[in-house]
Amino acid sequence: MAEREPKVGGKGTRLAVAVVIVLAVIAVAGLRLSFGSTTAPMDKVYIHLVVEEKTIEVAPGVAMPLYTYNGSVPGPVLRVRQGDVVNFTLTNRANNALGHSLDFHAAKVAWNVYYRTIAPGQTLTFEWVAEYPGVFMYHCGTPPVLEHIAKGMYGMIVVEPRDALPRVDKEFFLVQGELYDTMDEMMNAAPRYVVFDGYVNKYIAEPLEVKVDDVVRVYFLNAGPSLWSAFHVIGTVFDRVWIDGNPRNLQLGLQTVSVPPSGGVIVDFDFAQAGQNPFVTHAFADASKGAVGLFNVTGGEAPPPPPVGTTTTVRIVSGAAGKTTDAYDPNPVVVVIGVNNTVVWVNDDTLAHTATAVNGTFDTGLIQPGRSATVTFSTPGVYEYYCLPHPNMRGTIIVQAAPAH
Ligand SMILES: [Cu+2]
Repeated sequence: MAEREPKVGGKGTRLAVAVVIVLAVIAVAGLRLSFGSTTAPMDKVYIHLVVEEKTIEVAPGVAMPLYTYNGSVPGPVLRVRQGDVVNFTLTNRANNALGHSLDFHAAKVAWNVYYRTIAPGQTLTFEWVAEYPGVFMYHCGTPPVLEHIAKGMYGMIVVEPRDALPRVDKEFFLVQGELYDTMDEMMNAAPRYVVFDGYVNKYIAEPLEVKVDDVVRVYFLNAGPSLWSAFHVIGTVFDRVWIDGNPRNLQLGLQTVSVPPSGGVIVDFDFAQAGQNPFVTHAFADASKGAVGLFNVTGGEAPPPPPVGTTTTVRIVSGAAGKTTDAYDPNPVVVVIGVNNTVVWVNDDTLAHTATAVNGTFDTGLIQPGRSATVTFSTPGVYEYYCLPHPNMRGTIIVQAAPAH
């Protein structure tokens, strides 16, 4: 039985660093997957995760007390091969307050033995065989499970199939989850935020970079704990979809894929034109709470000329001073097609507000109740803005790249 080093080690890391490391691991692993499986079965893979209870920033200026694996939400993306023996160790740090556990959806084992809760300061090691290929959830199963998942104790484990999937140009790994302030919100499945990879609108600030005609593969997991995801990429169609990531579950030509809480999927697609294409859960009440990201598509021929000279209206809603990403309507993202188009902010509230760019590129000044202000956008890009007197109010204008004339 050959033994290999773990793909992801057990050191606690800060969120940003963890993401970079995980993506780096993925980049290397992705190449191997693309060229097919050459592995003898029954390799042993060592994985060590450390539970850390900590406060993490989940939106600009908003931090929440969460429970983590290895210090990040979600926990690291784990990657093994079908047939591997997974030697897994869980450590619950001594300075944590609560007991925790870990449940691998990819395993067939006795729940009460393998997934038992360990107290702070304890370590648990067990082995299981990754018999089923796919995109699986791992999570804390300690009661109340609802709370431990809502607080961030989840991640994705990919079991690569023995017979590799078709080769692709780019791979991404996305985990949808919900964030709550209270147990009441959890019980009502009414989250404050719905996010990809633990942060509100994370991939608007950091778009995923692809090229025209790249075959793009997304490994997607919906960690829940309670809402369905309607995963959708705007401006393309999923050419191939493998439900739960199992090569035998192939579906073709889907617009949106339904992913239940704890479900996984692999989707392949491409983009025909350069531009910017959001990805969302098409359950738009959830998307408006932070589950929007962007693909930035470059190369290829320029798209057809967009309409010019249009005006887009954004309303500052009643009671906006107490709101966040829902203070502006539509929210939180408005896409403007082409440059030299105008956005008009109309103030429907009883207080004066502004729309002020985070990067300083525009500022409407105070818009009095019942009045409006206009900004014309001459440069493509993503413009995050807020209200100067009420910086909790936040919105985003996306100006799509203009074609060459
Ligand atoms: Cu837990």
